[in-house]
Amino acid sequence: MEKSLVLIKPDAVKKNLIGKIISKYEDNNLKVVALRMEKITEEFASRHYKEHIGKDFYAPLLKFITSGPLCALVLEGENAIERIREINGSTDPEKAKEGTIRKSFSTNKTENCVHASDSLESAEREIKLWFGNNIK
Ligand code: FUP
Repeated sequence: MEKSLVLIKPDAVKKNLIGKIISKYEDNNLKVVALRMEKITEEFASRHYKEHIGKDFYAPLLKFITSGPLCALVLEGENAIERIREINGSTDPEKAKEGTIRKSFSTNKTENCVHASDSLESAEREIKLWFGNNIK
């Protein structure tokens, strides 16, 4: 069983999509094993997005991700990391496939509703960042 860190970002929370998005994962046999909701600080956001520091979209990304409450979840399931990224769809909603969360609900490359870990290493790092050592 694999675990992944998922964020339901502030745009999706504002649009009352928390339930619809979690249902998509649960309907695909992914289990919610941890969940919290909060408005994060810029300092915390910079730790989550550290690999993007210096990129042209970094400042707007930080402004957006700290703009309102978000939900952080740990999802567990077989091949969870890859399957969640398929359910989420491409970063750019214009390129995302029909039926994906980003195709259905996101506005643009920044306001794109969800985040999911992209590798085992990033899942481990992100789960520890958001939930400490409580989740094994
Ligand atoms: P993804 O793994 O699909 O979330 O996408 P990336 O890791 O490439 O990007 C991380 C986040 O940076 C995206 F969710 C949104 C933001 N981003 C932009 O705002 N503009 C871009 O051109 C690319 C990414």
